[in-house]
Amino acid sequence: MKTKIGLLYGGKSAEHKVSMQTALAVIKALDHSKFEVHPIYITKEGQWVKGPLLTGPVETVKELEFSQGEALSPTALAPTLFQASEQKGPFDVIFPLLHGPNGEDGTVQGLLELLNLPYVGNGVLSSSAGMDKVIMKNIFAQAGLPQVHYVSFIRGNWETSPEQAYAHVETELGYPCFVKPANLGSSVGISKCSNRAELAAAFEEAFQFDRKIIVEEGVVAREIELGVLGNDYPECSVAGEIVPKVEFYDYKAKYEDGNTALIIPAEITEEEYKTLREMSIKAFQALDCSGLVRADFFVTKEGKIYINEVNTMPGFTPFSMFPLLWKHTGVEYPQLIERLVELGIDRHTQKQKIKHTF
Ligand code: G1L
Repeated sequence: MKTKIGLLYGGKSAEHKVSMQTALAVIKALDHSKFEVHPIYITKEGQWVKGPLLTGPVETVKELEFSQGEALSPTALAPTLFQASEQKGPFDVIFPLLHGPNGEDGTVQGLLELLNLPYVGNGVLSSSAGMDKVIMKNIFAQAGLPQVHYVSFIRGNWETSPEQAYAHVETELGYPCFVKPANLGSSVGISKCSNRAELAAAFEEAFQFDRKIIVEEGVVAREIELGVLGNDYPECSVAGEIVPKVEFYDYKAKYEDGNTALIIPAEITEEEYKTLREMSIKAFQALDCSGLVRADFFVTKEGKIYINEVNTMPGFTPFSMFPLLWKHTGVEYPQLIERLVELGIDRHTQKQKIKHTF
């Protein structure tokens, strides 16, 4: 019996294109003698369209953009899935490849929980906590993970007394500092500030994208990342380093494709690698993650290590950091995908054993 995968991709999000390209890569990598792939496309307008069964790899993103077909809303999809799940089909597991406020923040995971469908990757709690930089950092602080200093504001605080907000940043962090919307996965609305005027402009900018922002102390450090894979017994990949090819003044430009080089494995000491592994696992468990996470760190010249953030839905093409880290650890892209599917099904099986009455 083939495992029936419902592949969920596209979405009402700025990352629509990235999701399409990732879906294409995942379809190409899947062994079609072991898996049946059922595409579910979410249009830019947010409509859910169930495509035909894919019997082999597809070559272009165009072939995954179903315009007509069975149009569904997530709630219209629910009853058909409910019905079907009792007779064990049409899906054994859902593979959600969605980014941002309508997919990475736990809402899609919530739908799948209600449908009692197994799915790949993080659950509701880790997805939503990981999407909010302030909540995530507060959880890391509670777990005793070293981080750079940070402060946060909601729009109301700032509107009432902006000068007080800026003064607070200056006493707590000083310059340079980074201002970021609390909730966006990508790098929009982020600014580096070196003085009060830049700070004021950065608050204006960041509050366009969210009602909550975070301000972080700027440190001179290398950016090192690790992949974590597993459920109750998570394992770490080798470490990788992200090196900007030229110096960037525009924070957004830095992370656009081709502007950085990935060095795998990163040149770090055995002791640094050990600390990074311990911190990665601690972060994974503090957020109650399942499946996978990419843990991002700052490593200074003095050897200080801070956790920056974790990404519960990291870039996932064969050329993205997370799959490349695992490739260098000995897990090729197709095996990585199979392992994630297995972990998603395992978690669901374990959950069915939990007692709900007493
Ligand atoms: F399902 C997994 F494996 F957990 C998973 C899901 C989503 C891994 C990575 C991603 N990443 C993305 O969906 C994206 C960053 C490509 C969004 Cl567009």
